[in-house]
Amino acid sequence: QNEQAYLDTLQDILENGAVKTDRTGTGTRSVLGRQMRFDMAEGFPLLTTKRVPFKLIKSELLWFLQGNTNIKFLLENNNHIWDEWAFKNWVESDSYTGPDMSDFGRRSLVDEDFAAEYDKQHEIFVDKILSDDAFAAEFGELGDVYGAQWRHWKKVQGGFIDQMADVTEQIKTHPDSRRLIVTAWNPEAVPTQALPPCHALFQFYVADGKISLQLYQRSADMFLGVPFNIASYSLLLHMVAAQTGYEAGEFVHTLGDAHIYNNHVDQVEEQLARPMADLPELWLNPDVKSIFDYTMDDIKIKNYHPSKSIKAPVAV
Ligand code: UFP
Repeated sequence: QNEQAYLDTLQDILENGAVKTDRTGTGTRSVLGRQMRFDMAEGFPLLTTKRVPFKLIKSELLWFLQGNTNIKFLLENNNHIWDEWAFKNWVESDSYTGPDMSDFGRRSLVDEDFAAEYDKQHEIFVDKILSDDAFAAEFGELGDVYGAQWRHWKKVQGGFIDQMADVTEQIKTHPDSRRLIVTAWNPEAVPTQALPPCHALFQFYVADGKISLQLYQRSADMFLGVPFNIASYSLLLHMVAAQTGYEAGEFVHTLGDAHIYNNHVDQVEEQLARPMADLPELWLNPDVKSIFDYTMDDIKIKNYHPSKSIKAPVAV
């Protein structure tokens, strides 16, 4: 089944990956250029060899589709995957008066006392975003992230491009088009972005009554990031399929630098030793009439019976 493509890529990197240093100082095993295919007819590709938290994937994708770039919506949905980027802006600003938080990502991995202090400041930060609108507007804002590029790409001449609205319209009117592309990669923005887009560009393709999606992901943390990315783009494919009247075909996941961090190797081996279960099913509320109108309750995963989750440190 589909999950095997992911497990095979992990195995491939363990066996063939070059030892490669990286920006985070963690070290990786890495290969260039791999592709995994997920046929939606086989079930929804939420991994079963470890639990993947679908709720986080759902709220993050809805956040992108809203064109929202403020973490407040994520926090309201108990989603903390983007916190660090906003937290960094706060602790580096003049408004921050607490203990020194420089290099908090690395220090909290190696220093327990610091980790406790970081947790405390992080909690204060989250509470302030949720309770203080002015604070949220100033420090919850991430600016140049996916929501901005997908829904309001800034034009040089002024004004904006809504790539998601345009592409869904093009799919309806010109399904044969070979230009059904949404790009998040903006070379003008890269030098000032804390995290330049990992999922850089995607393309839709319609044939035989089915719509498929291929993503080019420039950099792929195979253990922690990729299981999210697979589910997120597969969900997007289903939503676009539902709104354009096609059946969901394949999600084709093309990887640039595909890597396993050195401190994820034990976890990867544990996962590879586990059996796969049947993939779950996705339910989308059929009454929703636009790609932009889905809410958390309109999207559900059914019959998901994964092995338990596997913890691993995030490289920052
Ligand atoms: N990463 C992913 N998927 C994502 C995301 C990040 O795998 O959706 F946002 C990983 C890839 C890499 C790191 O390990 O995060 C980004 O670092 P860099 O910009 O140096 O490639």
